Amino acid sequence: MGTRRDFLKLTGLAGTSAMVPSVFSGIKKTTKPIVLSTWDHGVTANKVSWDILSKNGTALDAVEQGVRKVESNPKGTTVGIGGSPDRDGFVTLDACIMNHKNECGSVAFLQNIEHPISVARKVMEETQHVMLVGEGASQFAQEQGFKSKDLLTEESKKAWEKWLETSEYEPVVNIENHDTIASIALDAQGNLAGACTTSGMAYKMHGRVGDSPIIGAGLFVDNEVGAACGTGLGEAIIRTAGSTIIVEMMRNGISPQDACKAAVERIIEKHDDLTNVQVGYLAINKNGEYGGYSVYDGFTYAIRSDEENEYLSSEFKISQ
Ligand code: SD4
Repeated sequence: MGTRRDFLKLTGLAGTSAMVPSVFSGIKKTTKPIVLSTWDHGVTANKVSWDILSKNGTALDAVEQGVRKVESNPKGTTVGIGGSPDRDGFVTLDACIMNHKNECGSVAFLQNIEHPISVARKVMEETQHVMLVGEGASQFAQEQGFKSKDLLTEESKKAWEKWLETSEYEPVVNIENHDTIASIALDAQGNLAGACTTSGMAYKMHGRVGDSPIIGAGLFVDNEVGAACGTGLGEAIIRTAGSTIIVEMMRNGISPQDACKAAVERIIEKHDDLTNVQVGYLAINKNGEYGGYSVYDGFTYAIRSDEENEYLSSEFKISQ
């Protein structure tokens, strides 16, 4: 079992490609505002979010703008433009967003739109629904003024063509420390929000939707308690209602760190075969305590507050 928590002070290093987390342990608590984001691109997202949070902006704006930056990076193969396509060559995107009033919006199986997170926010703010999928989601996005764009880059197309040579589907998480970007934040006013956006598992079945747009699975926020988000094998997160149970555990007084760990243990209990079942969770509570935990080693995240600007390796259950 992994008991280490690794950290790297990011001052002066944010955005470099040579970020390597190293060791830290103990209970983590910091002062609001705070933003917590998954993987190494969480550092990029946090930088944008922090510009908003440090000027008394809302957690909702902070998480949306932070993850948009990652959606726009064509080099990222797991989110937005440049995201790996499904097995038929289509880039299909999943995203959701949730605010401090239990309002939420979500899109799934969305194609040709660079910023699914902002479409999700429009679903939340401009419709009476929570979730739009596929053609309907695209149509809504266009009505809202989002431009259609081909998200398959030369590189992601080449990688897919190479994959077609064997067509063996193996869900792989931990690729170069970036996957789904999920962010949760507590703003200076004491309000929580979260955002989650992904191109999903590379070479998935056409039509497959993961946990990332499912409120309660990839993301959950309850302003009385805290917020949680997940990354990794979406099927495992959905089966165990991952983010919901973390928030409910925090409601019962469990710390974010222990709640993430218990949710990972639930996944382990419910799977006979843990091959490829990598999941990482992050959580934050209203008091500024935060934590992260994963099934296997390799899950990393970034934290930003007045006191902290760090890139951490989460604690984990199983060493690979
Ligand atoms: C999914 N949870 O579609 C996403 C993928 C992911 O790290 O998070 N990978 O299942």
